[in-house]
Amino acid sequence: MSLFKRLFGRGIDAPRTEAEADTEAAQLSTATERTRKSFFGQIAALFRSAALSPELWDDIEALLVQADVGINTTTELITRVKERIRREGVKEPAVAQQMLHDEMVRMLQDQERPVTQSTKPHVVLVVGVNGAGKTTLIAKLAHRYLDRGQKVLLAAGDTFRAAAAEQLETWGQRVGVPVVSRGQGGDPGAVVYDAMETATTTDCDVVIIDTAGRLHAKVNLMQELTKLRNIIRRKMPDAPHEVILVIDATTGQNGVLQAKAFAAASDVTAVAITKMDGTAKGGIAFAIAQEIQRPVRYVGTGEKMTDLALFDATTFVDALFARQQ
Ligand SMILES: Nc1nc2c(ncn2[C@@H]2O[C@H](COP(=O)(O)OP(=O)(O)OP(=O)(O)O)[C@@H](O)[C@H]2O)c(=O)[nH]1
Ligand SMILES: [Mg+2]
Repeated sequence: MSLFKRLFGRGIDAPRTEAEADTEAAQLSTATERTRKSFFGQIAALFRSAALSPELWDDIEALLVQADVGINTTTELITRVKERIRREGVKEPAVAQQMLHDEMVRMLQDQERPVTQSTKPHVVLVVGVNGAGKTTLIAKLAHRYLDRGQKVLLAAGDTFRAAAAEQLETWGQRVGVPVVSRGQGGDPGAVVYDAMETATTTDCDVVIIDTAGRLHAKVNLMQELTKLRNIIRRKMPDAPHEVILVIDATTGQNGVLQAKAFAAASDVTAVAITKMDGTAKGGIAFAIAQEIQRPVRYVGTGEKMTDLALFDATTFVDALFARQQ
């Protein structure tokens, strides 16, 4: 099946043409270059050079762990592949590699869910620790929705960090979408309430809410997020329709731990992995899918508003194993 066909129906913000889908696949491929060169290229080379042996599997496991797939997820993948090899009596390393490839795709696909946009406004809450790339992702999403003819409103719910609201306002101007803001020190709940109100009265299609990544030591971040969600629900009982957790790929297994905490405390519906372009640790996508049991929905591929790809399992795994030119 073509990439475009796979992505079709995955939500309003999926690529609309074959050309758009190809561009995003190319972005995803470029962003995984470091991971491919460092670890997955070596795994592919091992499968080409050696016969299947316990030592080969040890080396592959070590490379997967180094790529930040995580120990548990690596063990799970290798166990699945070895079982299939035993069952099917496989001897050829190339066939074993294809099986690993397939199990990796399956692990990611198992979490995939299409996003339906049935009500108006479609409310998206963006959460994650400070510096993960929340505000940048919001700008990218706003650009994406706007480009699809959607009326977008942003809410500056991070009222804690100095200049956070201004940062979102600047992005709003650059992208060309309005921002509801009360500046620093305001009540994030009031910002969210205002935004929900404004979205209804101005007939917005999509509301995207920025949140703080860090609060005063005595205020619990997870409790604050629950409070925000309750305020949204008071205006719209079935919202937020998406809660996107932003994870910085460069933070490795620490990022996975953060994801666990957020997933336990808030109703995270999907994960955006940012800064994939700056790391060789792209294996984090598998740890997220397997250990957090959430779909990876977006990948941040750079700092510009166009540097975003809708995640596709097959494209991602193909890119990791692609032969270097
Ligand atoms: N290379 C690269 N840089 C990114 C990407 N996404 C975000 N960044 C950069 O990461 C830094 C932090 O991004 P922000 O969007 O401000 O992060 P945040 O989560 O909103 O941070 P706080 O508001 O402090 O909680 C910025 O310098 C961004 O340009 C990405 O996909 N690739
Ligand atoms: Mg921010």
